[in-house]
Amino acid sequence: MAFKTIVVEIEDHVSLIKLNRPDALNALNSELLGELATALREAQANEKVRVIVVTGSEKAFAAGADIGEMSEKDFVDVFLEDLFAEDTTAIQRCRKPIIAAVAGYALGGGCELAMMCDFIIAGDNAKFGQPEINLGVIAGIGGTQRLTRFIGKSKSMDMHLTGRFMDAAEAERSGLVSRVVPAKKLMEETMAAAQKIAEKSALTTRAVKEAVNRAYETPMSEGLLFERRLFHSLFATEDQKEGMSAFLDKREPQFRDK
Ligand code: CO8
Repeated sequence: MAFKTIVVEIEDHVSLIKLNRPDALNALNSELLGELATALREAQANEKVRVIVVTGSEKAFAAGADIGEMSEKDFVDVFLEDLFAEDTTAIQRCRKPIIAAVAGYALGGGCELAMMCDFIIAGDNAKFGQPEINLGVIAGIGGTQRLTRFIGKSKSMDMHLTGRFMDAAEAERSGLVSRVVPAKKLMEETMAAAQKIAEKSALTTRAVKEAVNRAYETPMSEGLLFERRLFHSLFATEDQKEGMSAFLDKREPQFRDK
């Protein structure tokens, strides 16, 4: 499908989704979020795609929800349309691994979008923030919940209450991003990580996503049980036999998603 606000390229089992509203620093409007949701559904359905990468430009991953589009809405509008709820749920429903490759600004909804992905690789010029407070609102697509779980209450409060930006080094130190790389190497490093994941069994990448995400939804005892049962269930797969035999035979495994 042809998109207007994103560019999608599929190569070597990776769907690379680039947010593409350069004049607005990739501000997230309804059209962009709708197209992103469609692209993710297509990636989920496409057997060739094993990993998804979401990225922006060198200057901005996304500078937030589109303020121009939101500014004239009133309570009834946003409540009845349940602004952004449907499309952001599509992101969370995707079962394939999603990496956010963040360079430049990831602010407001942009930071929230990056946090909806499975992990974030940041360029050393990345800047994260939840500056909604300066607009007389608060985060609305997960910022107060995800950022708090990811970096803790004190830092999350600081970010949401002051609206300050966090640089890449602080984001890594705080556990918001998994690694920081030179901005010029961001896509090379991210695609290398994506390729590494693409080589794994699709059964195990889905199991990892389900198990890690459970950590945010359940008490520890339930999460541990869920993980153990998933672990047990993988012994019903050919890929478990292949993975363990390959190790013992000192060769690379050939996973077949079976
Ligand atoms: N929305 C719309 N347009 C934007 C946005 C935005 N969020 N951010 C930047 N732009 C536009 C600017 O208006 C400007 O357009 P133009 O050239 O036509 O004037 C263009 O992008 C370039 O921006 P700047 O000239 O401002 O570039 P600077 O390099 O000077 O500054 C900043 C970059 C610091 C990123 C600055 O643009 C900025 O502060 N942007 C706004 C950041 C912000 O407040 N983000 C939060 C938005 S609210 C939000 O995300 C809520 C999410 C939850 C929604 C939940 C619904 C249920």
